[in-house]
Amino acid sequence: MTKLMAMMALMGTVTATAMLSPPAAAQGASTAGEVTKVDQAQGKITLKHGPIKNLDMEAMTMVFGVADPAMLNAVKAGDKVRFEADRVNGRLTVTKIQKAK
Ligand SMILES: [Cu+2]
Repeated sequence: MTKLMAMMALMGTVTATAMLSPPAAAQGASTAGEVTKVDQAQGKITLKHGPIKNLDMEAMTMVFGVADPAMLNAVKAGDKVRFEADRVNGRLTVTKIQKAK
């Protein structure tokens, strides 16, 4: 009896531990890309990008809007970058971008 209860307690602990382990977090994951064009006046940037999980997008070259036109000051065509993109008001928008190291 005591032995059985000890085993059940152990199993309970294992289950609780499994439930507490964090889910595989994809949030905040940045995507690798290369700037092919910067359109400062229009607040747009063209990026050749790898797969973007949160947008369910395959690798391609496409135009994005930017959350803040000032972001475009930091990058130029030919730069390798890491960026985050999201759908903002129905528009695909780069929310973060930085030069890849
Ligand atoms: Cu794309």
